[in-house]
Amino acid sequence: MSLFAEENSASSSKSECNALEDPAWRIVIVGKTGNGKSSLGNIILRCQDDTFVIGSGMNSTTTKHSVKRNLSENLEVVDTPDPVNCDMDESTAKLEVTQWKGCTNMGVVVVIRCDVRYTAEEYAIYKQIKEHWGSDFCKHLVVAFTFGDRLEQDLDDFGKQLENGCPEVVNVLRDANQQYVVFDCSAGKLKSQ
Ligand SMILES: Nc1nc2c(ncn2[C@@H]2O[C@H](COP(=O)(O)OP(=O)(O)OP(=O)(O)O)[C@@H](O)[C@H]2O)c(=O)[nH]1
Ligand SMILES: [Mg+2]
Repeated sequence: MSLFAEENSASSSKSECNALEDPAWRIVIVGKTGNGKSSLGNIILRCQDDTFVIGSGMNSTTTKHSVKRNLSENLEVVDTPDPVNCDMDESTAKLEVTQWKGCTNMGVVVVIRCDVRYTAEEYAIYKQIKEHWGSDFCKHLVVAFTFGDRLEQDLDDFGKQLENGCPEVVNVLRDANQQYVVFDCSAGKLKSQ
């Protein structure tokens, strides 16, 4: 049995399909385009062959959500598009976000870059996803700050900066009950670990 599987994969064996029915957790990764959602998804899955496609150009790379599973850890990760930068109208965005949910334990990870300003546009994307998701969005919400390799201060100072930071980030952190993690998801990071 392979370690990774795609939901509804036609080539899954019976034992894989059984495992696919009931993951312990579904982790849904959301946020603005280019922030490192797909890169983080690969790291969470511990997948070295870029299971989620990572982008390098100016356009959004992930334009539809995709679900991958680490069978050995019984963990499912959903990589998602940025609905605003993928030019989805309101009803398409709502339908897309609705499809990210599953019927198992769910955690939502909102990905924010720690090395650039948090903009009003990015906050609007967050609020749109939150609204379309519904009332349980914040239940298991965690902030993942990516580009940690570009952080110019230590983690304590970064934490203090967040406390007194821009009000929009303060709001997101409040939604997440102050739970955040700083990641270095730079290319090749997983291979070097
Ligand atoms: N230095 C550095 N680069 C990163 C990090 N995370 C992601 N990147 C790079 O940022 C670029 C975009 O990463 P993706 O994972 O494709 O971003 P995304 O959020 O999935 O983007 P879309 O699919 O377009 O929404 C790629 O070149 C990654 O290698 C990080 O922590 N540090
Ligand atoms: Mg992506």
